[in-house]
Amino acid sequence: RAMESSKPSITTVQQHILAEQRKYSPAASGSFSWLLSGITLATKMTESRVRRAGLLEVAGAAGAINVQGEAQQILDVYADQALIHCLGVRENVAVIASEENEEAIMFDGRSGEGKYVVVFDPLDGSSNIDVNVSVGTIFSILSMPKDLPKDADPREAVLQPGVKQIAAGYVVYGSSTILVYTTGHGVHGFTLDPSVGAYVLSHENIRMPTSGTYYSSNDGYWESFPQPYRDFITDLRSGVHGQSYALRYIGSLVADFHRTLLKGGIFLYPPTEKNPDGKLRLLYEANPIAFIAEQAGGIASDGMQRVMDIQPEEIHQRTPFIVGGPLEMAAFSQAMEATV
Ligand code: AHM
Ligand code: MG
Repeated sequence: RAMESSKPSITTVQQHILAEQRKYSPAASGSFSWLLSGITLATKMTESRVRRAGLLEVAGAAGAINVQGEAQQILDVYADQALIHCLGVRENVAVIASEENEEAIMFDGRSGEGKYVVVFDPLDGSSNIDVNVSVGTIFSILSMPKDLPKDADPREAVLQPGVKQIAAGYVVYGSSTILVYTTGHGVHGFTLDPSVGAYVLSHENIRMPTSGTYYSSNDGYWESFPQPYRDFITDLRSGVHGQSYALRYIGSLVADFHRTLLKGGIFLYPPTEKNPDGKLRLLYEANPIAFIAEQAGGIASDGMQRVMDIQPEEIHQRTPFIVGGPLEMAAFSQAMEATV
């Protein structure tokens, strides 16, 4: 009996993905779970570096300027290389695109084999790394379009609207490390157990609360927010939508969204004078977060339309991004409609 009570009962992310596949696509070959295991391995490599930031020379600038014109941090580069390495050895990955690389990368010499396109932000919120604030990794998985000619520009494979995603997820390297993913059958969270070295199921079937008590946006840009956004936020603060919302803003999308997912409320990155199209990137920030939000009962908008319906034209395209629970998002779209 003593033996029985100590029976191991953890569910790892690997087991969970396999179980989901058996349930929803019994004919699947297992190649998809092999792909996801590459991503989880890369995030574990990155997490071990993040945990040693300050000890290793990982927090400084790497010297290069990335395609967004920002100084690349050493950890950004490491996280990017870890993902490229772990995905590159998986022959079912055809194309990848990353915040850190101007062009999409097509894996050569195996034309026809690759079924998946993976798009990611290897280290989101990296300006926070040297002050011990949470950072994360965001990823989005698409199918390789079947009709794409072999010599086509790999960009073509990447420029798909968010509704075409077959999976999405993120990892927050926070006070603990958590991985959240969806394959279109709900949203599940796994906490990294450092003593086992595995992501262990800790948040099954996450549902976003119908309403919350926080709003999240960079108040420093208030003067340059479009008027309807200011009016809406003023209403949130003053209790028009049921209560006085408090402000929480970390400045790492993954961390700000993770709180919004668990506690409800709303996150807004509106158009600003400096960033008239918003700051966040459609393909590897907004779309994966939108997929997760919708799967958890939330809503994601660019201020005009559903984020996942936008047809992308550029890999690094930006979009205004507003995501939250159903009550706040309904109030937001009413505020936007009132201005048209
Ligand atoms: P990054 O990918 O270069 O780290 O930039 C994206 C980050 C997001 O994590 C966060 O939501 C946003 O930038 C914060 O921007 P701001 O400092 O303008 O509020
Ligand atoms: Mg980033």
